[in-house]
Amino acid sequence: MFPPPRSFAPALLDAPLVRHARASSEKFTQSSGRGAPPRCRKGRMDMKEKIEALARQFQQELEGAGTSDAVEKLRVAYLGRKGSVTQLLKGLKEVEAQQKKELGQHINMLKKTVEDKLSQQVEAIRRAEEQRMVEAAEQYDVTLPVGSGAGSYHPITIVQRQLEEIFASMGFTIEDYKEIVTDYECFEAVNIPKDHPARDMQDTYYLENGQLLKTHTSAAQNAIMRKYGPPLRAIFPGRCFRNEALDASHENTFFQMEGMMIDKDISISNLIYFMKTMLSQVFERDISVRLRPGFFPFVEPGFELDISCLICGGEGCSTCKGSGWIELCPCGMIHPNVLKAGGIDPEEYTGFAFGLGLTRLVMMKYGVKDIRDLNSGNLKALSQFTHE
Ligand code: FA5
Repeated sequence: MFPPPRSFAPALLDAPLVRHARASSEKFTQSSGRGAPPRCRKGRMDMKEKIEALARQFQQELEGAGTSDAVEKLRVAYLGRKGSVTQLLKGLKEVEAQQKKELGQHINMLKKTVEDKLSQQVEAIRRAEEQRMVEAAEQYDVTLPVGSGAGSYHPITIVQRQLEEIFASMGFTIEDYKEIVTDYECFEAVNIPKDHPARDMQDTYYLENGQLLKTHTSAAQNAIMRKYGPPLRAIFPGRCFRNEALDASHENTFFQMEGMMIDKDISISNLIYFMKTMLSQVFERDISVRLRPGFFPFVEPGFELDISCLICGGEGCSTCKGSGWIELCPCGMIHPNVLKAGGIDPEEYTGFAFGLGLTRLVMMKYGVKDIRDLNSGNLKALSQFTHE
């Protein structure tokens, strides 16, 4: 932009430092502080000499500025409000009018050079720092095979998927359902009207809006009947919530898997067949089962299906509360009122339903003594289970 100055500062800045340092020491005593303008040994130095001297001094000091902090100090010393270059610019007002333009150009060129050199220095320091970090960083061989530290499925997920495969192979669809449901879905639609004593069996978490956390997977029965109509075969696994007193076999958050089959002429024999098939495939060995009457308002007749406790072999332990049996899968023939609520004619269709305690099944399958271990988040314990 400006005509190149004769023998001026920016040109000096590009010349070898040593020569300028020596040259400057012949003319000046060095300034006491960083960026302070050089003083003349004899008498007053003229403006051009000052600019040249300042350029040499800057170059010298820049060479020694090896950190971003040092560069920043230098910037303040030269370009700050009280910096040397700024002072030179301010001094222009005392210069005679004919010299002002040329000297102004030279000072501005010095200023520009100082700015550029400072930015280059900052960039060089940043690159050097980056390089140091790259060299110091741990080196990885990306061609090595991946380690075996991959995660594993939660045992409940593993067993749930196994059950889904078993039931899908028998023509059941797999349904997903909400965890927050209405009072109607959870209770009234399954023949548990308000104030029915059966509500006391499931200590429920109610929400402020009147909805509740699903206490059992039966809460989806009505919606699934309405979705498909008869004939239907469906399973619907899900997480359930109850305000339980916790012990080795009771959690406040646990999984169930509900199943329903509705068609013409479905009987208890069908129910027993599907329960036996499911259990023999999950456990892959003989286990003792007992079926006893059980009351649930949504089935008639209703049964409790228990299996012999596989933790103690039926001897009695804390998991089975000393009884030798685990309540696993209550079931029964769907009550006519429930079919009606689902839009199905009980004169024409019958069906069975079961509510498998999925978390308890996992405990029995893998020999987990305490149900709380399954919700503990203890990776050491949980990662032992692998998908077969
Ligand atoms: C029910 O929840 C019924 N809805 C099941 C049902 C469905 C019956 C369809 C008939 C027809 P119950 O409250 O017994 O029933 O729970 C079923 C199973 O869930 C129990 O046998 C048990 O294995 C499991 N279970 C219940 N409460 C808990 C709990 N707090 N912690 C862990 N598992 C539980």
